[in-house]
Amino acid sequence: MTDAISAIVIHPAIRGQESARAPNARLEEAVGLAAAINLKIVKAEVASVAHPRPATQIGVGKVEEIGHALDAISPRPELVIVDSALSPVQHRNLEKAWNAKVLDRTALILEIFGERAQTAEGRLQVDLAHLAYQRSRLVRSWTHLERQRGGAGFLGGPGERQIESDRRALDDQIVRLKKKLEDVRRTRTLQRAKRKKAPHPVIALVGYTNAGKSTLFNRMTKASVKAQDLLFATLDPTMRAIDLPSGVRAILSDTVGFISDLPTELVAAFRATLEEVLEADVIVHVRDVSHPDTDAQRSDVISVLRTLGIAEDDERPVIEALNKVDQLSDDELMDVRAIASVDRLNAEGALQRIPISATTGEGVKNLFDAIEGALTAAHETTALLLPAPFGAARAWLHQRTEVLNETASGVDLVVTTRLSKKAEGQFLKLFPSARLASEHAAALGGA
Ligand SMILES: Nc1nc2c(ncn2[C@@H]2O[C@H](COP(=O)(O)OP(=O)(O)OP(=O)(O)O)[C@@H](O)[C@H]2O)c(=O)[nH]1
Ligand SMILES: [Mg+2]
Repeated sequence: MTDAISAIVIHPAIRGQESARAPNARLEEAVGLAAAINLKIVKAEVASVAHPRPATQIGVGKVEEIGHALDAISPRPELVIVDSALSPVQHRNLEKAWNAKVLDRTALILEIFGERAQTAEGRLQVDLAHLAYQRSRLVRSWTHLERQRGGAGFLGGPGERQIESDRRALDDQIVRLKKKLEDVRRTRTLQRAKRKKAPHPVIALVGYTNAGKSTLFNRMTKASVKAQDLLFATLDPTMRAIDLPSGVRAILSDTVGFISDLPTELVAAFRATLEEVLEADVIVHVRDVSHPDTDAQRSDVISVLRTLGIAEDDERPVIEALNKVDQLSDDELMDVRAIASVDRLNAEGALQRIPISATTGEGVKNLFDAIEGALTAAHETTALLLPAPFGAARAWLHQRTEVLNETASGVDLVVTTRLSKKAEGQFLKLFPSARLASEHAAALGGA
């Protein structure tokens, strides 16, 4: 590893844009993000911004003060992280004022994603998001320059033409990447289709970055996935087959961590990576309950899930794994346990909360049981009578449900399968001549 680049981190606390979190907690998170890409943070501070300046966002006095602070540090830091979204103009003006490279929040998260992406798809998505970001800067700075020059510019055409050709080069690259991404996605869709054929239920671990998803994933699979005290240690979903206590096989999927103010460019770019979550039968929301902002983090995760199209009234079971209980004081632990048990009483197959520690293993068995419960609540073993000719109905069941057994009943067929109530309803609507074998038997018995 090369020597760490030293950097200072500024969190602009913009009046009117305050979130549920204290500026200091936001700053701390930004420092954590910066550390995730091996930067050496030599100074970190909150800059209050009463009225964002169009030219620099941060006020004149503060910009100067930060410049002096940079000069006072030896060696002078090469990088300033500004933990907010900067316009291209603000970005450039700050770089000029401080004579240092500036990364805003979007650029920082792009850097992190770039370092962590492991699969071909993840890499392509990051590259694409990066190019789109660059292109937006290029276009806007070009318009800006043109305006400054008052049309027929001092620098004349060549500069503009240079930017034009840069932009075209970026466009070409974007088109090429999109094509590659499409190929990779096709392969992925095929793999997913294969998984559907062997219809194991999918369990998706989601949660705020650093909540402990990969640690829990490891504990649950004993597989070796990178688990580190680095934010965004996992970028691509990792999937492993696991056996639930009853012996039922399921697929467990670890995913990239969510974060507040995820740049919109990235939400779009990572939608595909998170597609597995959309298809999950059970969602396990891993939360770091030892974190002071655990409630704000929870809301962030829920709002990202919503942008992905997973609504709160989704009928899919969500289990909250209240992780890191080993770090709680006795009093805090009692509170967490109380919340969890109240919710469990209320839960009619809805939200359940299970206190766990992914590192010590405490409560993980309860979590397994809750997952199993949620899955079996959703899927029931059902015997269906399919009158001849049953080819299409039989094929439908094989494609979408877990067929356990088939027996002939004269010319008809009885298929025993595991399926959800919803699938059962769909099936009986599509194939009106089919019916539940139990009803059929009852009808015969009554005759
Ligand atoms: N004390 C304690 N630490 C934990 C627990 N679970 C995870 N950690 C630590 O929290 C840090 C983050 O864990 P990860 O499993 O990498 O978190 P993650 O949610 O996968 O993070 P991203 O992939 O970055 O989104 C690591 O240092 C873990 O050792 C726990 O139950 N107790
Ligand atoms: Mg992880």
